Amino acid sequence: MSVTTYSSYCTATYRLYDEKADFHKKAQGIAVGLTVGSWTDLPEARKAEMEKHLGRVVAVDVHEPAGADAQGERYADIRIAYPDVNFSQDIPALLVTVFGKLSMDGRIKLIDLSFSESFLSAFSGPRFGLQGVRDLLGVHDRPLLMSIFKSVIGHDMPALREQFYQQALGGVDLIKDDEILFENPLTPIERRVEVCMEAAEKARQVTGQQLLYAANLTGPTFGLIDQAKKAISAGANALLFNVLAYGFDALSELSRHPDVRVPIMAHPALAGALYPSTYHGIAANVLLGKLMRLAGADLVLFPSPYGSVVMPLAENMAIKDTLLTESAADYVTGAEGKLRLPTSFPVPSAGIHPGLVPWIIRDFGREVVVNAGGGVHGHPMGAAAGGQAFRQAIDACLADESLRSYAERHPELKAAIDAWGAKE
Ligand code: 1AE
Repeated sequence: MSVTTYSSYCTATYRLYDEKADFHKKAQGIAVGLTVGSWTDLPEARKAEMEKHLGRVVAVDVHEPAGADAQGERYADIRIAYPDVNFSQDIPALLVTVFGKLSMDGRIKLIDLSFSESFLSAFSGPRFGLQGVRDLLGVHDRPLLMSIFKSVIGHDMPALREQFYQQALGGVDLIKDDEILFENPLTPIERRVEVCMEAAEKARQVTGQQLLYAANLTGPTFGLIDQAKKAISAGANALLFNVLAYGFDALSELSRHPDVRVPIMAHPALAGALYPSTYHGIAANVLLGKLMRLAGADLVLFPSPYGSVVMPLAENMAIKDTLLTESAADYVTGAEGKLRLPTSFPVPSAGIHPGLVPWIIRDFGREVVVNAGGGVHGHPMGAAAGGQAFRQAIDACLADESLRSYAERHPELKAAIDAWGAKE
């Protein structure tokens, strides 16, 4: 049956490993088991009533180890369509339907999701998106640069102010809190925002550059909206959010809330418990791509293929494509045309230093945020020079000049390359 038949269904694709299972039977078991429960035992009249609730097997693509691939494992990609009528229009309901109990049932991984027009229409995605973030900053012609507060726990407000100011002087476009900075007596969010925004203004007078500061939104779930309002009243112009610790629905509520009119940056903390296994969990491009964008993340952080915490390049590119695609075909079951959701900024992160910028731009192009903590603060000439070295690396790439050659005229970049090297 053609996928276009399923316009009022959301579809899930799974990769299921098994040495001898009948995958067609297994697929049928999933389609029935996760929807009407049992089918063959139902009387005919009841079957007619339940028809609209029944899951459908869309495709079963079996990979048998054979020939040159004889050492490989036996698996199948199974695609099931779930009727919209079975679940409410929110991400928790969708995830529990398509991968609730099933996530614990053998070697099975959720590798793709596709939404019906109707389900998708309940979401508006990122409020600002990539374009909105660029508009706020007034930067349209180059990759953005973000730095991350480091050494935040146990530091008081003057120490944070100075750390912020030094980062801002380096010419970064965004500064984010460390994700492990929670409410604490030394640097409570309202005061922290006031102090950092003052430092941002002071730096703007030197650099002439606008800056977004993403303050970490933390605390009990039911207090998040109030906490966000507090931060915004104090001047916060962006928020950082540990999405997976709270759930996608918390992001969805925040991003659509009328009083939370600032970009939201999604941190991937906990993602490693969910995507890296071949056999279990949720694929990175679904977890950190599709669901983040659907729930409204304006910027999404994830490990890069180059730094200290790594994700394979293919998975990185799948996330990038998912966040940046304009095509409805990737998101909507059987649809073509343009996707209504704004795009989200990809932010490959962790262990990034200026010498990696050519690789980031090679793989991501200009629509990327170059993001670093240690690579800014650990610069031999200080954090301001750290930011400058990154900006110089970006400028070198856009001018199509090698970093080493550019560094001959730029001492900050030279010091960074001397410290960390340059992969060219
Ligand atoms: C994948 C998240 C990266 C992150 O949050 C972080 O703090 C990175 O810091 P550095 O750049 O590795 O020091």
